Amino acid sequence: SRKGHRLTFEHYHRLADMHGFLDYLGSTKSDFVSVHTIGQSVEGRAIKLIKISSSKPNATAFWIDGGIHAREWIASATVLYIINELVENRDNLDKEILDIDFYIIPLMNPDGYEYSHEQERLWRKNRRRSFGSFCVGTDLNRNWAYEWGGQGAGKYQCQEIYAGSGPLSEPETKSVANFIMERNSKFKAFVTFHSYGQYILYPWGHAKRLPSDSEDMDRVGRIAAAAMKQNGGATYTVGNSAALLYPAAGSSDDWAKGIAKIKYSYTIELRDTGRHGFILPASQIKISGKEAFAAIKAISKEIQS
Ligand code: ING
Ligand code: ZN
Repeated sequence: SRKGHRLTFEHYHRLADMHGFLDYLGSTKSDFVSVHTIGQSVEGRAIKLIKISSSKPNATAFWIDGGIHAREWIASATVLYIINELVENRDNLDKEILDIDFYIIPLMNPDGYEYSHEQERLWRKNRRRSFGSFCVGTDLNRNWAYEWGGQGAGKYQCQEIYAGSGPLSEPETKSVANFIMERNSKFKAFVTFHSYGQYILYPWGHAKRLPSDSEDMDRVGRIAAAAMKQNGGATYTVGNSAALLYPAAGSSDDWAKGIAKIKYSYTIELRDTGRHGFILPASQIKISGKEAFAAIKAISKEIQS
């Protein structure tokens, strides 16, 4: 197409358009953007990561991902909006943001996402098949290697919250864990986008217990929620995930906090609060993106100061 890629923020796009957008940025902005395939899904699709570099040695790093759950389409669309702001609107950004290396995966579960477009709109898990079960899929947000298999994690493949055959048994989680562990000392923030409910959640998820520095995550979470309110109007509730929602062992934010030792680790549950739920109209992509980008900027400033 005329602009070199097909991505818009007018509707939800398939994997090919998302990858086309990332590759386009990687080739047109190669001075500070690079695109890496960090692994393959169960069905062999590429898991693509975009690095938006500060071009400074020893820069603070910020992890962002979306689309770990197939049906939460707004999560990937929102992350793509953030990428577009960081790359195409770079002139508008403050120094605190420019000084950070961003590592971003807009779609962690490409197989489930494509399946949710083609077969079953409310599919959640990946597309793992195993001998001995007619059911398909592991919940990629129960598969991480911190308190794996604890409260709120399913033992049986037919469950929506099936934790998998072992910690990091899935290529989608394992490739991300490997990538982060190779450079985890740089990361100061980890944000994983889900939907829905309008929450900013922090660990632990495996039990109603708090990390010793939870006040720091709570404080920065509240600053992020205030920025979201100001930039889009939605009210986000901040708190511990097990207390506000339910216990869920094996989530990625628990792993980021407990194993990768990333201090500011959050799950953000995007719009809405239930009117549309997972089927959020595409007309809300821009406002969701604007809100979420405000949160990312607010957190970036806090980790830099
Ligand atoms: N919600 C998250 C889930 O995986 C969550 C909530 C995240 C709970 C992190 C505990 C820890 O169930 C959605 N919508 O997926
Ligand atoms: Zn989710």
